[in-house]
Amino acid sequence: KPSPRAHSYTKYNTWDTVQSWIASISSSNPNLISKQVIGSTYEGRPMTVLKLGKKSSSTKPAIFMDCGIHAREWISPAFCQWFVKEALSTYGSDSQMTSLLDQMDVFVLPVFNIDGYDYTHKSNRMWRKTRSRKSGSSCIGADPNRNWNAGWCTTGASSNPCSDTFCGYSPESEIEVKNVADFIRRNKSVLKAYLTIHSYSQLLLFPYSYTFELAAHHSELLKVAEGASAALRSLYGTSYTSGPGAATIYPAAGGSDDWAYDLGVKYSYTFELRDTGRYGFLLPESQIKPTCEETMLAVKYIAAYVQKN
Ligand code: ING
Ligand code: ZN
Repeated sequence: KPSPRAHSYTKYNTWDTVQSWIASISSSNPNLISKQVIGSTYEGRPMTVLKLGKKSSSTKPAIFMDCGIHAREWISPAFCQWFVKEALSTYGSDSQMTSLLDQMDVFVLPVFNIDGYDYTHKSNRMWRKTRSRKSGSSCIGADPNRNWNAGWCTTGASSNPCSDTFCGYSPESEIEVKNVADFIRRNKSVLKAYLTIHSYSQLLLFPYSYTFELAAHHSELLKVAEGASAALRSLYGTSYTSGPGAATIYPAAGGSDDWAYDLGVKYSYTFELRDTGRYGFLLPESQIKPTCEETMLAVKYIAAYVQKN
């Protein structure tokens, strides 16, 4: 097969480039990565989860991380690509990464909302939702972070199909959400943490967003979030705020972190990466490297905590 051009981790790659990268990175590192297709998007693109970890004869606990739930948040898929590269290149030299991948598996979904991501490259840079259609409405797509079965469509979501926060026609009506929810349900017994990467606002959020009630593990979730934020800040001084979604950003039902938490995945976090609004979704490519480097520290902090608990 043709040898792929060197992949750029400091550019916003198109879906076609990410798809080629998924194929080449997994075939060049068979000892540490395997891939599985968990279903197709509405427009028929394959959703591929990368499993990072040293092969083991016994069942390993695992972390699930997704990027690109929202189409326009381009720094998010860039981070998942960066994370995979760093995991592979530091395994064997970085003691924490080595121990993490020896003892746990990390499942990475590099782009969740592939149809939307492709649309932001080809037609509308500010698109957020999926690209599903339903007869009877001329408006396209639902918000894949309002479509989970967690207080579905009760607050901070719209039942208007034309809204950017349309919750969908029913929970998991979006095939991409259904595919990931099925994957998480199938792997529920091994999943210790769920991480979902968004932008922007520099926040580290945890349940709940669908209610102002505190999660049963609120104090521990806050303590870990504050530790992760401090680790992130230590590199370039980037300041993050930690807290439950409803009180920290806004009440919003149907989010993936609330759903994973209520399913039983205790360490469930939503990252809102750089910046705080100067560039917003249009974060310059020059900020991909520093953003990914600092975010690695926070993700590794959470992973280390989960590993020992
Ligand atoms: N923010 C998230 C959103 O979906 C969020 C905030 C997190 C809502 C967790 C619900 C649950 O609106 C962005 N930027 O997408
Ligand atoms: Zn988002």
